[in-house]
Amino acid sequence: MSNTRQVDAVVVGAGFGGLYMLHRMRKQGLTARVIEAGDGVGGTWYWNRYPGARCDIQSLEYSYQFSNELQQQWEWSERYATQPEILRYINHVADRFDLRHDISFNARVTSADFDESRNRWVVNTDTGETFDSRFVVMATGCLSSANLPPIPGLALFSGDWYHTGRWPHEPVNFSGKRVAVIGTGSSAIQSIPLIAEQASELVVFQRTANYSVPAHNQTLDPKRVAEVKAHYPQYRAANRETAFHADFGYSDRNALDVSAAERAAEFERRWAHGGLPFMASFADLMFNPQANQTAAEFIRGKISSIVKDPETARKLTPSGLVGCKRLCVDTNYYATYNQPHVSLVDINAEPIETVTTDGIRTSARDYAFDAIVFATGFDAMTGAMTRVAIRGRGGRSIQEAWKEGPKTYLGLSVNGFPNLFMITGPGSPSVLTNMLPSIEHHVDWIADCIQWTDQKQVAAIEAAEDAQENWVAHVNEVGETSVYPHCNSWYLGANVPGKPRVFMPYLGFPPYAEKCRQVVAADYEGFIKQHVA
Ligand code: N01
Repeated sequence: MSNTRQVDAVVVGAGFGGLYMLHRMRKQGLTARVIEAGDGVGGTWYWNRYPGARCDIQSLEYSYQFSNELQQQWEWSERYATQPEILRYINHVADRFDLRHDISFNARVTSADFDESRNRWVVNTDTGETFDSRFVVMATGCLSSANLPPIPGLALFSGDWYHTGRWPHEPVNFSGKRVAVIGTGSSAIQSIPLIAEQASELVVFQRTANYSVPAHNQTLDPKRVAEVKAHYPQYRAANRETAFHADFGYSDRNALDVSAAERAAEFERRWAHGGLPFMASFADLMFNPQANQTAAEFIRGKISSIVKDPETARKLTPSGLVGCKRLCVDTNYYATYNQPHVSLVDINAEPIETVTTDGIRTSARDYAFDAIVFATGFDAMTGAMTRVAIRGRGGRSIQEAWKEGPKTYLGLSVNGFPNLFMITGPGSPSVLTNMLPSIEHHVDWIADCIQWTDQKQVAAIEAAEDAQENWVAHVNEVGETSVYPHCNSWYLGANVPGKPRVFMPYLGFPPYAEKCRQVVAADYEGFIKQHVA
């Protein structure tokens, strides 16, 4: 093992999670190495450079809070930050806290094997580096493993093709081009209006119509910024007490307890305000399908009032519950279909058969394209973990451990994989919350846990099997109280053929944070601790 570097921890990924994990570890005097596949920091915001990429959580909240100086000094320009602005911010953080020299860029972890005799991980990368490490932290993100559908013929296509989650670094110019977009999720809904501004012809291939609400993005009002900054810690603390860990202006009224006129007025007010707070119009929207239908009906009405061609409006109108698949937030999405060079193909009625040299063939006809954009999402929550050869006790792989779906304790640890932690793993609130503060919560929990193992002479710590089983059952029970399990979303793995159908995130940040606190207070209850011999 002469070329092997000894470290306290290997952290996989240099996005928001990995960077803060490195910072915390350094402050604790630990040696850590971050392995990052890209040539820069940023994670999601490094890879997703497609036109219109923007966060739909307010910039004042979608930012770190671990450093008060940082949150006071950084100036966001818009209510919802663009991808380039977020990438500037994360680069600023990397420089400000001098993080880069502990990061291996352009390197991918290929395997991680737990050596039971020494309670250490042996981690290999595709650049030939090997690390011998006490801990591994997977900061690989929930939406990072691109889902490229196996549509035949792609290799034959003579034009250019892109995946929104793997967008080139150099600008892509669609001017005068005939462009296809496959998919109508958040990435498609953000990019379609901008691609339409350039393309000579744009055809969108839709499998499932999606609900979207307008962003009403705007430059940040300095008065609002000053107000938040005057009480930033209190603002963050108040958001921590909310289900989605975000400032959505939650109502405590139920939709079905008010008159139809009151409901309509509230939906109208939220529509005019813009963004995800629409779903907080009433307390029961995510829990009572009948209440949910009132919001769904409101958006359906908006679609038919915006889209002029009745047949296109019909195709764009979803029939299911709203928010069950993640709600999209847009700027001019539905109105884009009023432009004569933009059209919509329902692939249920007209399935895609193959990509051809010149474009796409459906069951009905051949379409000619110069470029195809796959806005087909991700192998969410588990893909980034299962694409690495992680082998725990007895050489058991993570793929084997998760063959019926992801099993974790608190979304932080997996039985059989000691000293390996996940940041915002399946079974934690993660994607149902504002990711940034949820990432910070996990990093702090993991860093404190490592410190505790040092103080208590614990050589290895891992989820106990019964605690894990109980947690998985609890995550599902809580999920079942909501409308989430009742549609085919990536929350359930339903977007990837063959993936087990399991509701992966935990619904409700405050009870989750309380559970994490109780586990610590009870000396990491539910974890197996192996003491130093
Ligand atoms: O991916 P998606 P995304 N043939 O999975 C379709 C976050 N995000 O990249 O619905 C044809 O939502 C698929 O159809 P269906 C956010 O959490 C945030 O857009 O599965 N179509 C769907 O329409 C978001 O939810 C922001 O039937 C196929 C689309 O492709 C998450 O990332 C911005 C297909 C994929 O939609 C993922 O968003 C962007 C196939 N074989 C993303 N396979 C903001 O902050 C899939 N599709 C604003």
